[in-house]
Amino acid sequence: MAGPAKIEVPEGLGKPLDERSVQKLREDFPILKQLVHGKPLVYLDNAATSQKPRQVIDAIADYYESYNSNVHRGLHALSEQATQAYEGARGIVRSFLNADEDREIIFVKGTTEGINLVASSYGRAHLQQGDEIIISEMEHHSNIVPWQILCEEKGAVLKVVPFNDDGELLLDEYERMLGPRTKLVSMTYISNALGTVNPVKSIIEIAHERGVPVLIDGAQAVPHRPVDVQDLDCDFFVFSSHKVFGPTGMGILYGKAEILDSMPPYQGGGDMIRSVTFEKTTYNDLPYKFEAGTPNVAGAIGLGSALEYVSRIGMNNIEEYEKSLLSYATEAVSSIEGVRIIGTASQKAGVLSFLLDQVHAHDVGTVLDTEGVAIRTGHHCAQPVMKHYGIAATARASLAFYNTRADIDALVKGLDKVIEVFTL
Ligand code: 7TS
Repeated sequence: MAGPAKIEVPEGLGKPLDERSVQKLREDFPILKQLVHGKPLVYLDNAATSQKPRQVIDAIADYYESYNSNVHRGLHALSEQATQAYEGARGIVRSFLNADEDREIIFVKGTTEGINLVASSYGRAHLQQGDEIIISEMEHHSNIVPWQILCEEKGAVLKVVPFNDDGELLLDEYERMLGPRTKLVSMTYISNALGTVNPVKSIIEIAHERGVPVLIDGAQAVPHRPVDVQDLDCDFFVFSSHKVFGPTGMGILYGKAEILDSMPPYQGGGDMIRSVTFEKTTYNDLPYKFEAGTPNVAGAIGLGSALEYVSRIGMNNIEEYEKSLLSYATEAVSSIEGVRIIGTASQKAGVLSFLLDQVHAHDVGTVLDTEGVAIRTGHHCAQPVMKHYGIAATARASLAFYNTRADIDALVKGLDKVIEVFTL
């Protein structure tokens, strides 16, 4: 079933963002209005998960209040309405990513499940002993471990592209690593620990020159910049709904139809079959072949609503606004004595990881919390990144379009408090 062809952007929206328009948008986010430890919440943990606008919360509530039903099964009115909304959401995702066809959009639980699906299905079908998969040193654990499991099973080899101390991939090394045994490249678009924006278009082009398909982990890209999978020409692209203002438990695996068609099912069950007998089961077409069991209908509807929401603002506008906010934050935090920024690539987005001299990252996070400032501290599920710098953890402030310079000022004030507490 085809979804809406295009996301409609009402007139007046889609203008460049500034502090004033962002203040107005913040009103859409009920959670941002609260006090934490008696202080206004300053939410700077968006790389972990983002907050949800009223529109997304309402779309989910409306599904449960008015047309909750299973999809692709019933002929009754509610089931048809639910099916339409679910498939409509698939159309919205297709339009958002500029994929060619709805059947290239597979609903999964999140980035992690999307990568596991490819490792399990594509990997099982195409890898043999001695084959190679290339990832990078800056991957999230979810783009490392599924490949390690696969390599162990198949006797294949995982190769890792290193990065320099600024957090930029060494592309020469990457080119050298690509060889006749390379079966897949899987790389992050934006590092969740460093904020580096990788040159994924070149990475894909270089792999394709050698006939190697590429998976892009877009978990940290989709909330911050426009993504066009046809322009990138990636073979797979994965992201999580909860990082782009949608609900948890939902994510997307995009794959080129031809390649998805050639892959065996990932899980068996209802909805993914055409017919079942004990002698022979035939599988359903894309995308249903990869969506076994009752899907997360509310999740899909919520994600669709979130993508419409950010499309109305304009992903270009979000990218531009956040670029200026990140430079403001970088300048402000760098000017604090004893701060060391981890991740100084020339192309960065969304993330400011840092260390404070003599203070453990966890203590930084704990004191900031008492000031109402929420950041993440730790290894960010990217332990190899920590190992590169010989550290155990960083403090990480991560941005969304609803953050303002006042949020950064509150972070800086909080860091002054940390220094006061720990240098007494
Ligand atoms: N890939 C990247 C680049 C990520 O940042 C994350 C989550 C994942 C994959 C996994 O996404 P999930 O939705 O399937 O869990 N990153 C983070 C983070 O930086 N802090 O908490 C989760």
